[in-house]
Order: sequence, then structure tokens, then C-alpha cells
Amino acid sequence: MVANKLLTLVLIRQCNRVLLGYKKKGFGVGRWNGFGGKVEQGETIQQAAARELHEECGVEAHSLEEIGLLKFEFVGDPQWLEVHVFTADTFKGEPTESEEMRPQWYNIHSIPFNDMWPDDKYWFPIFLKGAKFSGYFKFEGHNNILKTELKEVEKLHYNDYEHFKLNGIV
Ligand code: 8OG
Repeated sequence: MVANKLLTLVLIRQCNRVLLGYKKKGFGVGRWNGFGGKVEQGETIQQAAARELHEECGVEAHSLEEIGLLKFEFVGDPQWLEVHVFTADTFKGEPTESEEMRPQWYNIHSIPFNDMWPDDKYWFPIFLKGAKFSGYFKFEGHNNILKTELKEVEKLHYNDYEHFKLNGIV
């Protein structure tokens, strides 16, 4: 079995607005998304989330709350992506364009779903109402979803301890 690739995604939300970034290069190029990336060896998932947020749009969030766990399978690729989704309502600094992302605030009633990953329109409403979620999406290419499993959950059944165990840290 191939281990999942661990990724983070941070959505800053303040009342009626969400901070998104336009991905300028790499995986998901041309789409609006939260900020995030790969978890590196020796850091917790939450540390990775905070680091990527800072690298990609220059802001610091100290109270990231994990709200979602999304697994993605791409036909033909044995490695699944496991995306840990976090939110925060406070941050320090001014959102600033980086090499990877151009940040912009969006009203929660005009999220640009047509220019985002196609699964986002399913789980964003759960995020926006303040609940947690767990999901699985099977993709063919980057546009076509073949299978969807999504549920709202009280608690996420994953934690850093499990991550450490999987990575041989404890
Ligand atoms: O390091 P890199 O830019 O390749 O990381 C990919 C980012 O994209 C990471 O923040 C996780 C995020 N991401 C996926 N798939 C999906 C998806 O289907 N929807 C959203 N909103 N984000 C995704 O990898």
C-alpha cells in the first residue's frame, strides 16, 4: 500500500468574507483556493498549515482549527491525497501576493466555484455554516468527479498522533 500524500489547506474566514488565492503555478493552477501545501518531515500538520499560509500570502494565523479531512483518488495514481482543512478568523499581517498565489477576499455568497476545484462546491457549504466534514472524491483527470462520499461530522477522526505513528516519529 502506498502512503497517502499529506497536504494542508487553510481558509481564513471573517464574517461574510473568505480569503482565497489565485493559484499562479503548479498543481491546481488557474483555480481559486485556500492556502496550503505538503506536510514536510518533522513538522505537525498544523505547523505545515501555518507555514504554507505564511509562505503563500504573508499572513500569520495562530489559532488554526482543523475542520475537514478530504481524501482524493486520481484514476491511475496509487497515491491518494489527504488534505487537512483548517480555518481561522484572526490573523496578523496583510494578505500579500506571492510567487504562487494572488490573494483576494470573496463574499461568502459569491464564491467562484466555477473557477475552483470541482469538489469544493460540495463541502464549502458545510464549512461556511461552521460545521466539520469528512469526504472522499475519486477524480478522472482534474475536472471529472467519478465518485463522491461526503459527510458532516462532529469530530474529525484523525490527529497528529496518528500522523506521527504513520511517519515513525513515535
Ligand atoms: O503544494 P501544492 O500547491 O501542490 O498543494 C496543493 C494544494 O491544493 C493544497 O493546499 C491542497 C489543495 N487541494 C488539493 N486538492 C484540492 C481540492 O480538490 N480542493 C481544494 N480546495 N484544494 C485542494 O490538493
